[in-house]
Amino acid sequence: PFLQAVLDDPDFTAGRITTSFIETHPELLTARAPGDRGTKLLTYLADVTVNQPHGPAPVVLDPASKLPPLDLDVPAPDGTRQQLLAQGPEAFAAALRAQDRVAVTDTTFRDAHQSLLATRVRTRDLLAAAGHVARTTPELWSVEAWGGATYDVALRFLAEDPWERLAAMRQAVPNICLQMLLRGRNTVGYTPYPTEVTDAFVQEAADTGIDVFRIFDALNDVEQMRPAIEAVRATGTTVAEVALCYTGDLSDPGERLYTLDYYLGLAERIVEAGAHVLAIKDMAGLLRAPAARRLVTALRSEFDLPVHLHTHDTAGGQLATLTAAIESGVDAVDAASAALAGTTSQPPLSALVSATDHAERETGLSLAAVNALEPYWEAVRRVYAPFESGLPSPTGRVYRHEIPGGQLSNLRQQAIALGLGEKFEQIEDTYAAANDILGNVVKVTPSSKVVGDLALHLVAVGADPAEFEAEPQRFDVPDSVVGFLNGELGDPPGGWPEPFRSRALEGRTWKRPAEELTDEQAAGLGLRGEAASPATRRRTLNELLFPGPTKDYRASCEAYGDVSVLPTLEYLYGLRQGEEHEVELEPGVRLLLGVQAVGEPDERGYRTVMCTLNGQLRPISVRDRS
Ligand code: BTN
Ligand code: 3PY
Ligand code: ZN
Repeated sequence: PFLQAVLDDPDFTAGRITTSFIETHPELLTARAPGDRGTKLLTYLADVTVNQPHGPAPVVLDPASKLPPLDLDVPAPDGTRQQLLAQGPEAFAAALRAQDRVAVTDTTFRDAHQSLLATRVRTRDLLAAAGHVARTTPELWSVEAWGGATYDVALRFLAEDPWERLAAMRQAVPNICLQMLLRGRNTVGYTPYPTEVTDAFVQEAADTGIDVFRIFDALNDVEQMRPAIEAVRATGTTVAEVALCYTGDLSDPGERLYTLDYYLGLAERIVEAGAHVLAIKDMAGLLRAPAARRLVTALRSEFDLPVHLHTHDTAGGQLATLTAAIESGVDAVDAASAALAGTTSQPPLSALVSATDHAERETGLSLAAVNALEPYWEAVRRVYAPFESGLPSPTGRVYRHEIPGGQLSNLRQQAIALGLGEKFEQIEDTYAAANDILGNVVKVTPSSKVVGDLALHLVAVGADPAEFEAEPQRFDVPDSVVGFLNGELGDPPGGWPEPFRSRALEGRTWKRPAEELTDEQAAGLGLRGEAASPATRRRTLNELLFPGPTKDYRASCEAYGDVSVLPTLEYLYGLRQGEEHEVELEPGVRLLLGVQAVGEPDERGYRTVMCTLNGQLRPISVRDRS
């Protein structure tokens, strides 16, 4: 019908067709497209309703009903973003170092759900609270809302374009710095990319809304971070926060590798490489209070940079660590809304605010404002129940196995998928053994994946770690481990484990990751020939970083249209029979969608789902895969 309308249009028939044809005939789109969009969305919803990919809905409550009333037409007050724009990154960092209050980063929008809910929280559920955060906690130093695993998961599982999330968050939070996690040369992926990719990625992220880049390398190799640091500095307007990844226990007299001297030496190279802010990234939650005191004190006395502490509360003791760090002068700390805090996530924001209120270094955040958003995030968490990590409580075992927060939850799910769910303690022990075999490495994405892959593999084939270490030639070795031992991720701080490494690599081939872009990729990034549009640059980055998931994302858009407009209950669990569900396609364009009845499967396994679209019956045929 749309094509027919175009063909029938007098301008078209008369040949008066230009690129602006659609722009001058908007009625064609608004009049016809919602029907088409509606049918596509119904096709998706009918499929989910029949196949229940995540089981039945755990709740029926719409989380948005838990948001406190607030006038979103009132502009958000100025915050750190305006300060950064006015002062530039150097002076902005110096002001952080000079202030008495402890600055706070809210990680609810990224690391918290990455660590508790497999990164599954969708853009619309983040956006629903973003305007509240901007207006009720404008004293935050930053909101961490992008990077890490969110990019991959958006394309792979959520049928969302990660760039659209960032742009929307920027609009919703115009006043607080937006922060992302950048994996050095691996950007938001798992293997290193050419420097041009880092440059293009950083520039695009800065243009789209990132103010603070937290840059780390999985082996604390500064050379692997240097291109990213330089790319951030080259923007001229954004902050390079460079992390030392913390592992081991620097207070332990038996610690030979990850000592205070090791961290100070690393920090010196980070400062020399051009960092604006120094971060301590304690991804597994191993930084104990006494060690935090020594590390923060030493870093602040040796260097002029502000120090920002990030930790995970896996063992349950990290509010003590934050308090010790604050008393030792740490300039900023990370926390998450209590409903998405604790265990593998960050310590709770409300506990942090209450622990520092009415004291010398109080955060300036309102405890009431922070508390007011907890019911919302709690309701969101219930909606995403199937993605819960399954870690019911804190665990002190992390001090032994050192599995990062984000991985601990994932590894449990991977173990269950491999039929090893009942052997999780053995996987933890084997992870520790795999770490020793690989040379006691820093474990954080992607090195943590290498150690995890080896551990799962050894348990799955029933191999004894000691035998594997002695004679790795006799065993299969996961690809990621072969890549790691070939130096794909850089050089580990403790050097290479020999003779294990040579033996393990004997006779095994490995394909070095591409060091050059193809002509097509370079053109897509605007590096050769004509400048590329933002849409082309973003599409090229998506394809370059995640070719498979990007293809799936496109296929989903083709088949179902933009499913990001669907409320999460419907998106994950389908339609409740007999109820009409309202979906807003865009401001002012609403659809009423429903399922009346689901038929019996035919001989090919297809069911007819009797749907309604704005009250009209629409039968949709769905293959029953359940
Ligand atoms: C998620 O995993 O987070 C969402 C999964 C949604 C799966 C749906 S079911 C309809 C459509 N057809 C598929 O094969 N997958 C999607
Ligand atoms: C990531 O790389 O996604 C992390 O969160 C590492 O801690
Ligand atoms: Zn983290």
